[in-house]
Amino acid sequence: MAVRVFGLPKSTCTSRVLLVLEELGVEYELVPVNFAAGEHKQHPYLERNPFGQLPAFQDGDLSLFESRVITRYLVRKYGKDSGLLKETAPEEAAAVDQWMEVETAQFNPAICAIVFQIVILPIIFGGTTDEKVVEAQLDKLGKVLDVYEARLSKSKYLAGESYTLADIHHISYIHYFLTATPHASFFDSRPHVKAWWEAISSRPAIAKITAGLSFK
Ligand code: GS8
Repeated sequence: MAVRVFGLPKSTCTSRVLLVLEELGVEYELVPVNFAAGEHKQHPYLERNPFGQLPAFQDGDLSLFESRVITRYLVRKYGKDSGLLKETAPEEAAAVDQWMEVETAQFNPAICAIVFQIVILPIIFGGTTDEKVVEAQLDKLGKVLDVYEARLSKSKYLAGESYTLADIHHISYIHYFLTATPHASFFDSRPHVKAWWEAISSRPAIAKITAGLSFK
């Protein structure tokens, strides 16, 4: 039976998982969750993800939540030879781990807050963008991207010369940031970051999933 992902194509965390499934060529079923009706906050969805968030995941008897944990599982189970975690050499695997952690701890909090304020809050919740929050988080994101610019001037991808899970984990939020906020210059003005984005966003597995990342 195909693995099942419970979520929505427009959800950044759901699409993080879908990107990896597409990259590995693993057959899957996307089971839609009725977000507007609050299905993710109710039984039985809460048994799949007790935090009431998208996505959740099932592979046979294994049930998982947390998108970045699901992606790692997928690579270990279905993509041992993919090189996406570089687990054949501890030093290389550590570089992948390091940049995955940077995405989670440094990059995601800033870009997630900006995309929430500019895209999700007004469109989904009918709220008003708090420009002060946007400004503060843009400042943080700029500092993180300066570190990326320095790193990517030395290697084509974050964890070295090949594409890894560390790169994939960034795609969903950058896609929203570039297509739905007026701040694309944050990426365009940093030539190595820009070249990295062009390399990772032009992979064939990407287009199908990023096409679903829209609130329009
Ligand atoms: C975050 C999940 C999340 O925030 C992960 O899986 O990576 N660390 C978790 N999901 C959002 C949708 S993001 O696309 C969500 O479900 N938000 C609704 C809520 O928090 O109530």
